[in-house]
Amino acid sequence: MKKLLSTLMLLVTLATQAAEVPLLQNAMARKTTSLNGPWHYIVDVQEEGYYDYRMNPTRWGFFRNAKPQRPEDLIEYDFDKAATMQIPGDWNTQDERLFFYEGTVWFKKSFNYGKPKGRVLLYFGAANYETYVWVNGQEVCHHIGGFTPFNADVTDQLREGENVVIVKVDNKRKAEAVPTQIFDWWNYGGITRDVFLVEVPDVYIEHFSMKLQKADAKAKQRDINVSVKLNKPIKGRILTLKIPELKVSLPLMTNDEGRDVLQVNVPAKKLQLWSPDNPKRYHVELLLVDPAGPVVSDIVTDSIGFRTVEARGKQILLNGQPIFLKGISIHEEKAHGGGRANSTADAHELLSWAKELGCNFVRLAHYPHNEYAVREAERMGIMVWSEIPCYWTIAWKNPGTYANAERQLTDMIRRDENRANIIIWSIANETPHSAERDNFLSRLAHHSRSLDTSRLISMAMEVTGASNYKNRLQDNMHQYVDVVSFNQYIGWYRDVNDAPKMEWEIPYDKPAIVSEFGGGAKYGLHGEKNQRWTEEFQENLYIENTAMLDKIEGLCGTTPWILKDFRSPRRVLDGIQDYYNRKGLFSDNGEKKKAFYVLKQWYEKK
Ligand code: GCB
Repeated sequence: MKKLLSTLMLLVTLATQAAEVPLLQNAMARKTTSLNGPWHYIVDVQEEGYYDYRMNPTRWGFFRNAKPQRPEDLIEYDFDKAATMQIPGDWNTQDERLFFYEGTVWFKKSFNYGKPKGRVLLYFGAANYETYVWVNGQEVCHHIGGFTPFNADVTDQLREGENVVIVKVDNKRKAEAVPTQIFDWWNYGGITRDVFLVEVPDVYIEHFSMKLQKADAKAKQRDINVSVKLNKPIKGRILTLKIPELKVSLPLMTNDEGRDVLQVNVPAKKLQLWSPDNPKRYHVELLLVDPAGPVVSDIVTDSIGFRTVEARGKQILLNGQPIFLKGISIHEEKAHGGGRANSTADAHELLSWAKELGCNFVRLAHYPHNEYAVREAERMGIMVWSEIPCYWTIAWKNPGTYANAERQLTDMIRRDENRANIIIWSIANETPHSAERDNFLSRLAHHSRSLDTSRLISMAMEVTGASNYKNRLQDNMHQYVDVVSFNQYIGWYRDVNDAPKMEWEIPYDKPAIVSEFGGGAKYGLHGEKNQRWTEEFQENLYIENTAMLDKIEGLCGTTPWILKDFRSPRRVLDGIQDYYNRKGLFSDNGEKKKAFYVLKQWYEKK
C-alpha cells in the first residue's frame, strides 16, 4: 500500500513536472511571444524568499508564487507594488543601489496567453548567474551559467488567460563557479538577454547543422554535411532540406534516435563561399513532414554561410587560403557608457568600430556573447573567436566545476554551430599550469572536437620566459589545441623599452595568435610617451608592440586588448580608472584614442 501510494505520488509529480529541456537551436526563427519589457523586481539580500530563518529552503518559498497558497504570505512583500526594470537588462545600470550588488533579485512578469497548439518552451537568452524559474507557482527550471541560453517546457504550467513567471537570479561569485571568484570584468546581474515563449509541435526539430567539407582548390564538387536531431527518439520521420538558391531539395529520414545525416553535393562553381570579402549566406529551410499526411508539421529557416577553416603548419587557411587575423578583443558592453550589450544595434555599433580599425576578426571575450552579436558579425563579414569563461583560477579538481564548464561549452557550440564566421572555439584564458588543469582542459578540448570538427580549438595561454628577453611558449596544452594563442603585456606590466629586445620562441608547428596585448590610457589625457595613462604612452606601446609582433615567426593573427574601455571592479584608481579598465582603443564614450590609428595603419599593411 505504501509502495502504491509513493508510486502514485511520483506519477502525479511527473505529470505536472516541467523541466529544462535540451536547447532549442535558432529559437528566434520560430513562433515566439516576447516577454521582454518591464518586470517587477524585489532585491533580497538574505534570500528571505527562498530560505527560512535557519537557511532551509522553504517549501512554499513565498516569492515563488504570485498567488501564494497562504494569504499571510502576502504580508511582507508585494511584487505589484515593487518597481520595474527593463528586461533584457542588467540590474547594475538600472538601479543605482544595485551598481555593486551581488546577490539575489526576484523578478515577476504577468502576461496573457491563449491556448497553444503544441508545446511551449520558455526561453532565456541568458541570466547571470544562477537562475530558478517558476511558472504559475511551479518550478520549471534551475540553471547555472551566466552567458548561455536555456529553455524549459512549460506547456503544462501555462493556462489560458493570465499567467505569471517568477524568476530568482543570483550573481554571487563562488570559488567553484565558472568563472570563479576573481575576474576582470563587471559582474552584471539579472536577466541580461531576451526572454520569450516559443511554440513548437509535439515533435520538433531540436537541432540541425550544416558544415562544408574541406576539399582541395581544384575540386569540382563541394560536399556539405547535414545532421538533424528531433526532440524525440522517433524513427521514420521524413524531413526535407531546401536551399532554394542552389536548387537543393533533399529528403532525410530519422533513425530510432530521431536523428539523420545527409551529404549535399553542390558543383563548386555554383557555391559562393562565406568570407570577410563576401559574407554570402544562403537561405535554408528544413521541413518536418507530418506522418498523417503531406502537411508540414515543423519548419526551421536560417541564413547559413559555407566556408572551411583549417590549420596547416603555422598557417590558418580560410577556404584553403592563408589568412592573417586582424582582430580586436571585445567585452559584451554597450558602446556608450557601461551595461550589458544585448541587441543587434549594440553589436552593430561595436563591430562597426572594429571594421573602421580594419579588423576582419574579433575575440568575443571572455564568455559567449549574445546570439545577435555573433549573427551581426557574420552578416558584416567578421570572423569570430568565441570562448567560455574558464578564466584564471578555476577549481580544476571539482567535478561539478568541470560539468558546468562542459555544459557551457556544449550550449555555446549548439547555439552557434551554423555560424560560418565562428572559426575558433576557445576553452580557457590565462590558466596557471598544473596536472589538474591539463586534465580539465584536455577533456574540454576532446569534448569540443566530439561536437564539432569544422572549427579550430584554441585557448589564451601564458608565456613562460626562459630568460629575461627570451620568451618561450611552453604549455602541455599545445597538443590538444589547433592554434596556440598567448597574451603578453610588454609595455604595461613590463617596461616598453624591453619590446625591441624581446625574442619569442614558439616551439610548436601550429599557427600562433597573440590573443592580448595593450595598455591603459585615459582618453583626453596627454603628455610624454613615457607618462603612464596618457594617450601618448598607449600610442607608443602600440608602436613598439606591433614592431615586435612583426618579428614573431608564424604569427597568424592578433586580438589586442581591447576595443573599448570596460567596467571592472578591479580598476580602482581614482580620477583615471574610476572602475574602468582603460586599455580600450575607444573610451567608454566612444572617443578614439591615439593608439587606434597605430593599429589601423598596421592592419592596413597586413
Ligand atoms: C589579461 C586578461 C584580461 C584582463 C587584462 C588586463 O590578461 O586576460 O581579462 O582584462 O589582462 O587588462 O590586465
